[in-house]
Amino acid sequence: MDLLMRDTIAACATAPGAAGIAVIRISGSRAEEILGQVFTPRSHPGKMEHGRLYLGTLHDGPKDIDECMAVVMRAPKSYTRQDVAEIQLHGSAYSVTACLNALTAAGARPAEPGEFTLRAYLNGRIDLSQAESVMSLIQANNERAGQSALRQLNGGASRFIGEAQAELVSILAQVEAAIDYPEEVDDPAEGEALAERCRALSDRLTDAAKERAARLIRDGLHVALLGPPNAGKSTLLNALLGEDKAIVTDIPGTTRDVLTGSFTLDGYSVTLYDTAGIHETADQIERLGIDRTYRAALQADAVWWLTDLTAPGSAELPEAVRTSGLPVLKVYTQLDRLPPDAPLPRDGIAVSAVTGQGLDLLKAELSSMFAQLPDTPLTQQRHIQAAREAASSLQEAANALDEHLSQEFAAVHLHAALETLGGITGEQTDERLLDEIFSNFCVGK
Ligand SMILES: Nc1nc2c(ncn2[C@@H]2O[C@H](COP(=O)(O)OP(=O)(O)O)[C@@H](O)[C@H]2O)c(=O)[nH]1
Ligand SMILES: [Mg+2]
Repeated sequence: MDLLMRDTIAACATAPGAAGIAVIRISGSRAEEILGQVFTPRSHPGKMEHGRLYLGTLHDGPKDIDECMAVVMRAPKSYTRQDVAEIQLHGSAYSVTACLNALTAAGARPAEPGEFTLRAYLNGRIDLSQAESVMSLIQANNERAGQSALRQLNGGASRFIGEAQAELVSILAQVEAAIDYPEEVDDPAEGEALAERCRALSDRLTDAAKERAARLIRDGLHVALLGPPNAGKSTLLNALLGEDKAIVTDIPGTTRDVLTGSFTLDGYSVTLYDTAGIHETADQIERLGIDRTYRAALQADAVWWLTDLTAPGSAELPEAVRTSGLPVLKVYTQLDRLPPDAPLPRDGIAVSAVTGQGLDLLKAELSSMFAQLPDTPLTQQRHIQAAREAASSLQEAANALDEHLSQEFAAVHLHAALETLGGITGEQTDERLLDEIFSNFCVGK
């Protein structure tokens, strides 16, 4: 990993494949000079103006590659805070490859994944948590995930962590004053007040580290459709997705692999798992499918247990699901096949995947799960982990203060908490961590 940023790097910033245009990005002290070697503006000779788009010819030596647009953004007014040049060319595999080859021949090095954003971080334009939010924003596939990444990019997580750090530093200053001047600060009430502040801050961090809420925002809600064969699982999946995804037959045991499909509700993504019907079977392939069903169910956020209203003697909810602690909703299917005045079970929702009756009730059930989600300033797993660690160090500091141990004990835990929080925004990081974070990026970002 190049932390010195001496090379000028280049990469295609748009997704590969034929497209109207592709964008190639160059960053580093030689960006403008390298662009000058491969790009000739059609008119306007001389130095390119900052931030102005020029039409011209892209070429590799004497050979023309494409007609394109190019722009120069000079340091520090650029994404990386270095000199940056961008080329908008036709998005064919041919022109992109030829352009990158020409740039390499002119002295640029192909960029590593995330290297542009790494430079933005190393040059202090964004902190580490903001760099990670760039990645989340690129990957966001629903409104909530996108909005939450944008909040983080605008410094939401950094602000929250900054406030926690300020409080921590203020507590630490008092604890250290007591270490340095024990005769002046020897008030037991003071120790209690400090312990109280440690606990309050610890609670605030624990509160912010809500894993479930963060995961639902990032990945959406996962619901496993479970039930005996022919309950109508595949039909319900197709009805909710509005497409013909799963094979539906009246032959029991049709679904064997776990099938998934997603849709968006209230800005969240919902992923449904259609599974093999659960029953005793001698068919080896079907049994493997049932194993997968259990695995999918136990990884989901909720289970819908489907029962055919017209099939009396319904199957029992399997033990493994009942004891898993997952929320289970009973869904009674094939409502359209009952006479209109037939009594309905009251412990679940009755639906018909064929007429669409009751599907709105299922969606309302999902909406109410989303409505209960707390707002959370931290959505990345790494940040949640760090916040929890810092919260537990703060608890230990509070305990040390409660037990009237020497103030040094509390100070050790407080320093540990401060260091852990610093890791979120990247004040305390090592190269390994940077490697891990940025290697998950795509090339060109
Ligand atoms: N009339 C009616 N038939 C349904 C409904 N849902 C499923 N079926 C039928 O019941 C059979 C089994 O459905 P399927 O979705 O394959 O059940 P699975 O084994 O649980 O996936 C098929 O013949 C479906 O057409 C429904 O709501 N109304
Ligand atoms: Mg099925």
